[in-house]
Amino acid sequence: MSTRPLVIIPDSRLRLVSDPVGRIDAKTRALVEDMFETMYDAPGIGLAAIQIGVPERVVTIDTAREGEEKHPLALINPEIVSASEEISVYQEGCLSIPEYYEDVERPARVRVRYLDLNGEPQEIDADGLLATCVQHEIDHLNGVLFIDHISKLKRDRVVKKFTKALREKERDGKA
Ligand code: GNR
Ligand code: NI
Repeated sequence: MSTRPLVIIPDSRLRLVSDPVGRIDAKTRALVEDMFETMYDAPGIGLAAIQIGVPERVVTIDTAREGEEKHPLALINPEIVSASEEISVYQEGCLSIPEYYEDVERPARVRVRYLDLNGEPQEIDADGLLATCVQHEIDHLNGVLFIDHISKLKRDRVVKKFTKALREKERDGKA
């Protein structure tokens, strides 16, 4: 079990559509363990496998606050089956876009179908922060980032900043 390096924008892997998991085996379980370790270490409340470079439809989530008991949730092949008309706004962040936060509007409640680690179909009704987080993670599985939900002006500005930082890192021989 280990943490794995996070994939940061403008890395093109973040735009991949991840593949469904065929069979849940020891490799899937090892991936999920590394995802939880990486997510808790960051720290973050959610992680999609592509954020550690694995293009599979696997998500980990834990929206429990610091000091509260852990509530790890692993979702394999998650799908939104219904969404509320009511919209809520949360200030979102992303471990692949470090230290950038912006308000995003999404359905306030969603019903999500997924497989658990035993391959059993499950459904959850999510609201509040969990609803936002699970939608943010399913977006990652489709190559979508939260900055795709904000204005083009703001998005272009943040992508430009990270592209410049990467160029400087490469020039200094760090990437
Ligand atoms: O840690 C995270 N916090 C967060 C806050 C508001 C809305 C979504 C998130 S998910 C993010 C971790 C991450 O990048 N998951 O893909
Ligand atoms: Ni993210």
